[in-house]
This record gives sequence, C-alpha cells and structure tokens, in this order.
Amino acid sequence: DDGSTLYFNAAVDLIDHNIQAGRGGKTAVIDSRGSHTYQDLSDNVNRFANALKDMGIEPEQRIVLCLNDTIDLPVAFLGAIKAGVIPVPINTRLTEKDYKYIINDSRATALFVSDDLFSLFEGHVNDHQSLKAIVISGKKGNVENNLSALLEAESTEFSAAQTRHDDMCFWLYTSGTTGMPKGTVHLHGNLRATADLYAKQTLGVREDDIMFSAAKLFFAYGLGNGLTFPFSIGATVILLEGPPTPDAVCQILRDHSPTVFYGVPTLFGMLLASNVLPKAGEHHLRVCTSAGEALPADLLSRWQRHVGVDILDGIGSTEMLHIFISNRPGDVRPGATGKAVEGYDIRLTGDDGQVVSQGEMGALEISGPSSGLMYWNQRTKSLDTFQGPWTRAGDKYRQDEEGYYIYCGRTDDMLKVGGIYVSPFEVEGAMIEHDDVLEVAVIGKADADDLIKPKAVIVLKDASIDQNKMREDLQEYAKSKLAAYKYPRWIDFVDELPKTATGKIQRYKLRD
Ligand code: 3SK
Repeated sequence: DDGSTLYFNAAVDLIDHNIQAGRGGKTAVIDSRGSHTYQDLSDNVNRFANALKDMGIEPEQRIVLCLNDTIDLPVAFLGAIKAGVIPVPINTRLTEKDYKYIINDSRATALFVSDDLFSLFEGHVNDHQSLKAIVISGKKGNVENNLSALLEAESTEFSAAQTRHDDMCFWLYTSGTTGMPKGTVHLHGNLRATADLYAKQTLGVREDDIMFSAAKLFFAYGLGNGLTFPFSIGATVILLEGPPTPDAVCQILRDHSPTVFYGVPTLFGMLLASNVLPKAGEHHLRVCTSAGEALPADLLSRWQRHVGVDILDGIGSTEMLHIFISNRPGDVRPGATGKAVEGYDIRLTGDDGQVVSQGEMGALEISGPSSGLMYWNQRTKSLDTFQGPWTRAGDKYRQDEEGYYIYCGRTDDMLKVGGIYVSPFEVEGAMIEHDDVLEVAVIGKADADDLIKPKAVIVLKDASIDQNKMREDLQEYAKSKLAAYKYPRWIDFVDELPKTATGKIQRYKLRD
C-alpha cells in the first residue's frame, strides 16, 4: 500500500496533534485582537467547518478568502480544509476587476472578506451565480453575516472530511506575463511536505520559536511561514493585520520578541534605512529568511553587521508551495540562493531541453513532493509549467563549482517587485489608456539596493506638456488602475521607442 488509500486531512495534521500533545493552553497566534491558544484555534476551526455545513457549502466547492492577517484567516483556511471544502486565500491588494475574475474563475460558493476590503466586492457580488454566502470578518455586518457572530453559534465538535493525501486541498492564485491570475491547485499532502523538508530539516524551526512573517498569509511564502510552519510544531506565530511598514515590523520585533523573522529583500532594505531597527542585543531573533527575489550580498552583510543575525536566502514558488533551494544555518553564501533543499531535485535546462553542464546557465526546474497539480481551467499553461515530475519556475540559474545556485534572471519578462510578480505588459496595458500617452514600454530597473522595480518609458501625444507634472499624474493614474505596488517608480519620456523592422519594441535597448 503506497498510503494513497489512507485518510489524511491537512487541517487535522496541523491542529489536532497539538491538542493531543497537551498544547491546548499554549499560545498559537498573537494578532491585533490578542492571544489565542491552540484550544481556541482548534475550537474555531471546528466551528468554521460546522458553519460551512450549515450554509450548504459542500466538500470540493471553493470559498474565496480575502482576509487581512488575523486569526480569522487560519480559522477559515483550516476550517474549510477540515470540511473538505477548498479555501482560496487571495491577495488583499488587488483591484475590483481581479476580484471579479477570481470569483468567476473559481466559481466560489462563499466569500469571506475583511470589512475594510468589502467595498471592492460590493458592486459585483450579486453578479456571481455561484455565490451563496458573503461573510464579513471584523466589526461590520450582523448576526447573519459577521464571522465572529456566526462562529459563536456553532459547535466546537466536528468530524473531519475523509480526505486523502492526494485530494485537492486549496488553491493559490498567481500572476503570469499575460492574462489574468491562474489558480494553482494544491493537495492535502503538500503542506506537510513543506513543513518537513524546508521548515524542520533546513531552517530548523523549533517548538519554542515565536515566528513573524512580513509576507502575508495569502502568499505561498507567508502561508508556510505564518501558518504551516508554526502549527506543524506547536510554535507561536505573530500576525500583523496591516501593512508591514518598518515601524510596524520593528514594533513587533521589540514588543513580541520573535525568534524567527521571514522577510523579503525590499523590506530588509527599508528596515536598514529606517532609524528604528533594533541592533544586536536589542531583539530575540535567532534567524531570518528571505525569498521573493534574490538577496543582494551587500544587503545581507549590512543586516549581519547591524542586527547580528544571518538571513537565509532561498527561492520557492507558488507552484512548489514553498522554498526548494536555500542557504542553511551556518552555511550562508552571500549572493547565492544556496543549495537544493533535501527532498527536492533541481535541474537546469538549455533551450534544447537538455540539462546544461555544471557552471552553465539554464532554466530552473524542480521535482518534489509539494508540487501543485495544475492551474485550474488552464490546460495550455498547465502543460507548460507542470511537466510530469518537473515543475518549471521561469527563473534562470547557474550552479557554481561548489554546488551553490546563483540567480541569473527570468526566462520571461516578469518582474519580481518586493517579492511579488508584476507583468510589464499589464502595466503597459493600463498606462496606454491614459489620454496623453501614445506609446509605452515597461522594464525592470535596479534601485539603490540593487532590487528591481518597474520603470516606464513613454512617448507622449503632445511632447510640449509639462513633464514633471505629467510624471506625477501618470504614476497616480497607474496606482488607480492597477494594484498599487505595480506602479512605475520611474518614468522617462522619449520621442520614440526603439523597434524592430516589424514594429516590435526592443526592450533590451531600453534596459541598457
Ligand atoms: O518567491 C519565492 O521565492 C517564494 C518562496 C516561497 C514560497 C513562494 C514563493 C513565490
């Protein structure tokens, strides 16, 4: 028996063992509302599963979670999983258009949304035929649609759905160069695989750790950091409801004494530039991790000098659920992403599909037990990414003589901005709609910390317009049309864009 006939439910795996191990009274989560024990968490997970049943939501139906980071997100995510329902946590910083698309694409039967985000759904919730229920997290709503009120009325007993290791468990949406976001389908066994292979064996997380992730729970990186990893070993996690500004992050470092901090390079740079970052001796951190984009060696050494703690840089993907190449405690190579996490195989392939020789650059492919199954509703894109046991990441790497992987760029035009994918074509598509723009090309440009941000090169319809004012107008316009983090940080105006004889924009000339 290969185990495929045994029941396995990821929510039972992450929560119930903590109660059985006598951790019911231990703090599982600290959030803006206070401290929540493992017993509170377990009770509310069961209440949520019961609430879904009462709403008539069936196993395998999808529910969309557009929730800020509070206890409500783990409760909803794990409660749905316990009931065999498929939670789809989504980015809280998207636009109304994105949300409309995702609810349609997933055919969600219920929406759970934080009160401050509801206005982005209000105008279209009645257009979705599949939606049976809308539930508000936070202070707004009434006994019928406020999450806390609904949970209060439910039993704390629930018998888990009889799911298996390879059953569909949850989806995570990810953006691509073209088209709308794609839902990556993950299985019940995938969460445990990331906890065992990366968190326990590579990072070395411990039961006495207090963890804090600046990356939000709706990202694959944040979901592992702030939910799977702490609960898999009965540790404590701090959730930050609002944006991870340097002030908010440093206040957590001082007030709650986390021992593990999960960040991204842009934030490490902002923290170092602030004057509030605790120095060595003024915090309880023992290790930090970085992902989302390659960590420049200079940022790492400035962090080590100021904070006195290593950052373990690594790379993961939404499709692989978490990190599969990483530096290790005591083995940090500045400027390198590290070595393969044990349990994952890595290969680099050339344009001919063959594995390249040692030292040569190739497209990164990963094989391992946390790989997603496919993109929902996207056969062609699924076939391109999930190739048998190998999953294509879209990044170019080379391996040095000692086996460390070095990041060499993307295989497509995607930009990673603050750890989040941005399609230059999407930004161009929004900016070309501005009345004064004739042509636009968006490229990546390195900032002072050597981290990539979007830059727009624009041909105006009327070259005599005041360019400084136009620059500001266009940046505000981009923020109003797109998720705000996608706006171009720099705008250059030119008389014409470099093009091939067939009219294709020569982006490499703009990058130079
Ligand atoms: O961006 C990454 O490196 C990453 C890491 C962990 C999980 C997901 C992602 C995209």
